[in-house]
Amino acid sequence: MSETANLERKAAAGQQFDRRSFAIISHPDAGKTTLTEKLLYRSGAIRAAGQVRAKGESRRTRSDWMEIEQQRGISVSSSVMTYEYGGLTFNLLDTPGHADFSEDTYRTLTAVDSAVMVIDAAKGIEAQTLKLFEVCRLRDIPIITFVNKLDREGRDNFELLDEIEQRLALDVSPITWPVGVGQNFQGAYNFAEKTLSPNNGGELRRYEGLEDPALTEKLPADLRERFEEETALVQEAYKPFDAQAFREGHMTPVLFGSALRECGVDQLLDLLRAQAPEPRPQPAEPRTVRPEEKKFTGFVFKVQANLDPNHRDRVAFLRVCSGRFQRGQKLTLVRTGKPMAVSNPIFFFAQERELVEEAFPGDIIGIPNHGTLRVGDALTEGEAIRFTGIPNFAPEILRRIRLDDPMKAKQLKRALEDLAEEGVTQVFRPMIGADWIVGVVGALQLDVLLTRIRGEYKVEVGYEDAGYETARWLVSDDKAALKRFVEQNRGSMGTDRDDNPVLLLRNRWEMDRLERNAPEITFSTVRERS
Ligand SMILES: Nc1nc2c(ncn2[C@@H]2O[C@H](COP(=O)(O)OP(=O)(O)OP(=O)(O)O)[C@@H](O)[C@H]2O)c(=O)[nH]1
Ligand SMILES: [Mg+2]
Repeated sequence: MSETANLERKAAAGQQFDRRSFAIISHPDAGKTTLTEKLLYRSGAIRAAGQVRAKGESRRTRSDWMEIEQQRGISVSSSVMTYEYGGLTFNLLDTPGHADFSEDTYRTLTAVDSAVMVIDAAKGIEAQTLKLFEVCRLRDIPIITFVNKLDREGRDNFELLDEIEQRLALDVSPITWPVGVGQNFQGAYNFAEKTLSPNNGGELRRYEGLEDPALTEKLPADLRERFEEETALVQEAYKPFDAQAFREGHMTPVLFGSALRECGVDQLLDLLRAQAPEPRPQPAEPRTVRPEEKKFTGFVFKVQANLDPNHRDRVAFLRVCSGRFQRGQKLTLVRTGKPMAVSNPIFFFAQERELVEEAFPGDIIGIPNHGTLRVGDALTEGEAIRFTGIPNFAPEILRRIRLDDPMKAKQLKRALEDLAEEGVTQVFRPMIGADWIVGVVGALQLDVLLTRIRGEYKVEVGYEDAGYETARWLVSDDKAALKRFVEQNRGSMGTDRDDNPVLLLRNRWEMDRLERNAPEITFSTVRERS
């Protein structure tokens, strides 16, 4: 082998596993976006940290970049940010917490190898935390827990740990422990490293150990005593961190801190550096794809319209699963079987875009396109592979779109198709009539849809009651039976964007009746993207 080829091979092998992709998940408002911003800042990826509820001239966060997110101070869509730390490249995905946007969050979880679960110290495990945790467990995604908002009076820490252990059926292993509480909170102390992450955003401070008097000197006597008792108990009552148990999803390491005060953030960066798992094998049909395979494969888990308001393009977010991606390389879009050359892929370095020359397993790249790439699409060097587990959920709320200016029908179609691809909403066309029906899981999605159609597509629209309460996808191996059913129920039939038959119904009772009378047809509440 020639010297250069050898060097290249070594470089490729070395680079192949230095990517770490993780998502930040939690119930709304626990502090994901704030933590994201501080991780970017403390890793050196950005020069100043912004705020979620920025007023006036103050800086906004990188991940809540949409206007509607900034106005409301909530995340409505996942965003990808890349930073480098300790010789590794991290892809961080900040997800929305609100249940109405959970489809977006679930899809994002297909693209990561681990997750940071943020818990508000005053609230503990909340409904949405539990749901997201269950999705992580289904996919065997290891979880790091960050107990946030320690700068405020919260619940008892042992009670919190018990709650995590019991409700999530996980072993917990505290990596750090808070020194002081509420007003007297000094920072988080790392047992193994013997470092304190102070509650004022300062650098990590090193101590002799728990007995070092300097550690607790600022605490009133009663709190000092409490700290000594608690840390003794922690070391006795909880298992030490076990990397294998963590990777297998039986144990979660726990950090304490305050994202707002930048306390515990460096400790999280270090823990991720040491423990965030490498790119995992990806479930697919007909076979699982392993990251060390030579040939390139990847799949689209998210599409974002109007990422850049100046360019009316869509960006498809692709997770690299195996091999090496090179700019301009000829790839096959498996859904159509057609070749595709990706000439201008981008990395999202803390929201500065950078042209991608090459990418490796675990990387997330953005591919600008005009609608060619869709969620669930696989790109390969020719092999027909389908990555599995990317769901669509049956909508719970259905509305008819009212278009105020009929001249804008084309723009409306474009807007609905773009936003449906993103997963902001689903769109259906009834077989009889020319209306657009939009379906969402939660009411907040309707607000987002309206704001974005008006803002990004300049079309005035409203909602009307569609008279439907529920929708189901119809699936059957018996094509004749399916066709017969569709014919007999034309008045209640519609199609989704891919022309799949969907039953739109006024009430659940009627749904049950139809379902009972058509045993050869499956009435599905979920449709996997293919
Ligand atoms: N006191 C205190 N407030 C915090 C801390 N971290 C975040 N916050 C505040 O909590 C609120 C919610 O924070 P976000 O970062 O937007 O929470 P989120 O989890 O991204 O929320 P969604 O994306 O809407 O689910 C904001 O007002 C933050 O300033 C913290 O450590 N201490
Ligand atoms: Mg957020």
